[in-house]
Amino acid sequence: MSEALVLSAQQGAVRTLTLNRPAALNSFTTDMHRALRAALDEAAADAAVRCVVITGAGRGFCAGQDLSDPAIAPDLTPGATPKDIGRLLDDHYIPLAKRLRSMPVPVIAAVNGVAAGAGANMAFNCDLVVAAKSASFIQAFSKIGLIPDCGGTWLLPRLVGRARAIGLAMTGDKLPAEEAARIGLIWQVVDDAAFADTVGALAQRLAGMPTKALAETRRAMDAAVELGFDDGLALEARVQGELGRAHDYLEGASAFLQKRAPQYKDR
Ligand code: T3D
Repeated sequence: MSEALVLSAQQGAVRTLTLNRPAALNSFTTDMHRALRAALDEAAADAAVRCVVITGAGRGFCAGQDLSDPAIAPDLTPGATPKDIGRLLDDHYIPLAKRLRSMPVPVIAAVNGVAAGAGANMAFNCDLVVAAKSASFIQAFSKIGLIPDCGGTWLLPRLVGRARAIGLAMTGDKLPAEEAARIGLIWQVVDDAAFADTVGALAQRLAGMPTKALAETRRAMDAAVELGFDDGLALEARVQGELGRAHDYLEGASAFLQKRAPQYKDR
């Protein structure tokens, strides 16, 4: 039997999904897309999961689209109809980006090695990007005549500003993890030797926090980007009102007052 394209492991309330095509730096085939989306849907539906970690097997995180996948590999036969790359985005990359940004639990991208093309932008769709010092990020699209996708054109200017976003996208230069952290593109860079432990501790810590409030934090921040100040304030009041009536706020506030550890359960 062939090995699973996405490995799934549970430790406490943390679900770790490992992209598993190491020989091709975990680049996306149609089958790996399906496997990752199924695994994310499963984690979203499972009340025992309170944090998801996405990482890569072997020396890479994800090299974006597998350029040899028959779905998009160029057919050089004279007169052949060009492959419909737009459809590939509609069918796979758009649903992936939306799935990541609507997960009911926090999602960590644990970038263990190179993240290129849609592999980098998949990571930027996650809530926290933690990279090993030896990892790097490449907007590889310009080198093959494409634009950043999987949310790249939307995310990059918002994360690092227009000048850096355009510079990264046009040059396709490799951005070392330390530089990515310095310019605010990612949350944290960690020495390779401490990478697994640091990601594990962060994931367990997030899993013990009020999950629903964390997911609503992401949702409100993403929505606020499109709103004026007054509407942003109104959104906060509406969401805070809802959270204030939920279990986790009562638990968090009373645990604080009673000087004990809170037990959160909303999701
Ligand atoms: O149709 C569409 O493209 C639409 C979708 C767009 C979304 C996208 O993501 S477009 C961008 C696609 N990705 C790339 O262009 C990146 C291509 N890869 C690279 O530039 C380099 O591999 C890296 C800079 C990421 C890493 O370089 P290096 O020197 O560390 O490794 P390598 O030797 O190039 O790669 C190792 C193996 O992985 C190699 O296979 P081999 O020779 O050992 O059998 C290489 O062919 C394979 N590999 C790496 N990336 C891809 C890939 N195979 C297929 N597709 C890849 N994207």
